[in-house]
Amino acid sequence: MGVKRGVATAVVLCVLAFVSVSLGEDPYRFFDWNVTYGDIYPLGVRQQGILINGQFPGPDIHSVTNDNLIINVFNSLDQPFLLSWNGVQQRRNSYEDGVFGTTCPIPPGKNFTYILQVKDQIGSFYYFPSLAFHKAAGGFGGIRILSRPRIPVPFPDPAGDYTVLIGDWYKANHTDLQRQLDSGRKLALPDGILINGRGDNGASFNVEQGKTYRLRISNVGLENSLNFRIQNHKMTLVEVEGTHTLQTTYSSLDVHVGQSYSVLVTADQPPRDYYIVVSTRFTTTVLTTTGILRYSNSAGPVQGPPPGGPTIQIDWSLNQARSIRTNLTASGPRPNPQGSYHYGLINLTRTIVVSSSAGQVNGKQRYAINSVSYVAPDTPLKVADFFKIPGVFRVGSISDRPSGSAIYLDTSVMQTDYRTFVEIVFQNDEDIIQSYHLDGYSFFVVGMDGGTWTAGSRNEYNLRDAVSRCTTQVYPKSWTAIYVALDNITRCIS
Ligand SMILES: *[C@@H]1O[C@H](CO)[C@@H](O)[C@H](O)[C@H]1NC(C)=O
Ligand SMILES: *[C@@H]1O[C@H](CO)[C@@H](O)[C@H](O)[C@H]1NC(C)=O
Ligand SMILES: *[C@@H]1O[C@H](CO)[C@@H](O)[C@H](O)[C@H]1NC(C)=O
Ligand SMILES: *[C@@H]1O[C@H](CO)[C@@H](O)[C@H](O)[C@H]1NC(C)=O
Ligand SMILES: *[C@@H]1O[C@H](CO)[C@@H](O)[C@H](O)[C@H]1NC(C)=O
Ligand SMILES: CC(=O)N[C@H]1CO[C@H](CO)[C@@H](O)[C@@H]1O
Repeated sequence: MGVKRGVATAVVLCVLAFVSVSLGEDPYRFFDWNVTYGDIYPLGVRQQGILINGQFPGPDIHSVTNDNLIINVFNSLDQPFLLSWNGVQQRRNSYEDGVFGTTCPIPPGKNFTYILQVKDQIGSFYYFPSLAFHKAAGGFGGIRILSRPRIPVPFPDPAGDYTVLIGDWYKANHTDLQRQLDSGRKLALPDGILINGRGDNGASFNVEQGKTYRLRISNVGLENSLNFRIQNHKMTLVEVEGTHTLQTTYSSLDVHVGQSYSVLVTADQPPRDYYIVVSTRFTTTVLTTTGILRYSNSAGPVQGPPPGGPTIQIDWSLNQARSIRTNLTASGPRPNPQGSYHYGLINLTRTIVVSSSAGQVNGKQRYAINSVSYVAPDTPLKVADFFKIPGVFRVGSISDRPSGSAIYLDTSVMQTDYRTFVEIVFQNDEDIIQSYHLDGYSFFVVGMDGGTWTAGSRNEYNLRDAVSRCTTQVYPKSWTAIYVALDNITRCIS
């Protein structure tokens, strides 16, 4: 799923097989979506946006654990289009996953019906277009999976529940951005930050004094980590990508590309309007945008300067990340790797180390993992595997350790064994932050720190209450380690 710097690089970890869809008795929800181009003006200038049923951002998907989601997508663009469902585990059939490794793009003028089941899942996620920088033009929206009615949720029902999609934004269109990389240039600093598709003070959220609201914040942008904060209000973190967390209070929260967080905010201040602020992290020029938290009995507009936040400090972010832990006594679907609810007691089968790099290949700006910059084959990997089509990919076309060699192009596929319990170390020797997502899986983020990972780094792992999530950041000149049970088939990292 395309979040690694938003560029078309991916390593595909594959234990390939095909599953037919078999749906149980769980409820169905039907969606008909028409994907079109349309004018949008998020930063005040006209741009060609990608709309879903005329909306930018696209409509939210509301669902309950185990629901079947039947989403018929009509591609009215003039280019092939694919939607990917960030964080949906696709435990029945990863063919519906919507990245180019698994699924055929929807041709222009055609439709395709995604059949998903949010099996044993809860939480906050989002969907986005996974091809051709379409994400830079829109086509994204929120996904929420509520607990089933009889399952207790570890906090009172909020008075309101808001999707908050934040992300960096360019005035250049998606074809222009692609052209920039193809001409050998890296992307410049974005032109702004959007909140729910709006620029400065364009997005507002209504609250009633004394009540508590849930905000589901996702970073749908291309490459910038963002800090989120609300003037004079604290946020209580309650959920991260499907895990109920220890309910810790923060005055601001770092949200890295591809990540989703739920916070509770109580309208406990004098009634007026307050700034919601989103600003870039780890950039020398800090981009900031604001939205409005509006009390229903507001006595007046926002006052004073928008509150500042952390800018280039990495330690601040690392400490916050380490403070985010699972509430082990909260109810909800609990990951049960290898039939043990204790991920820290399971013996590892294998360690994979992946290292990111950037460079030019044939005059084009490209990004690589273990020196391989992924090239999508004409035939999706799953289809090639199912029909045993030779020559599409080679298993072992990427090493499971960094080699240090120059970047080269390949359709990288690494083999792992079904049902193994694997440690993956993301090593980032670059001076920009990385974000990794594992399609169709949640993993335990057991550790992260500065420098180069060694076997001794395991001494600082959290083997007790790390969060299980689907997207993790890797700080500049740092490493992040995850544990994952490979209990299903054909997944992709990006
Ligand atoms: C999608 O929208 C376009 C533009 O409004 C329209 O021409 C087309 O008929 C719509 N397609 C469907 C399937 O609704
Ligand atoms: C395309 O849409 C039509 C009309 O809704 C539907 O009958 C058909 O099954 C869809 N085709 C695919 C491949 O999803
Ligand atoms: C953890 O969840 C339990 C059960 O819902 C709740 O009572 C408790 O307050 C939570 N603890 C923290 C620290 O969030
Ligand atoms: C994208 O922008 C360029 C100018 O920067 C323009 O030539 C091109 O037509 C635009 N493409 C689309 C699809 O709007
Ligand atoms: C893990 O490995 C150790 C040493 O080889 C062994 O004693 C232990 O039983 C294993 N634990 C599990 C849960 O398999
Ligand atoms: C837990 C789960 O849903 N596992 C699925 C993974 O893939 C196999 C096919 O190889 C399915 O049969 C399982 O249902």
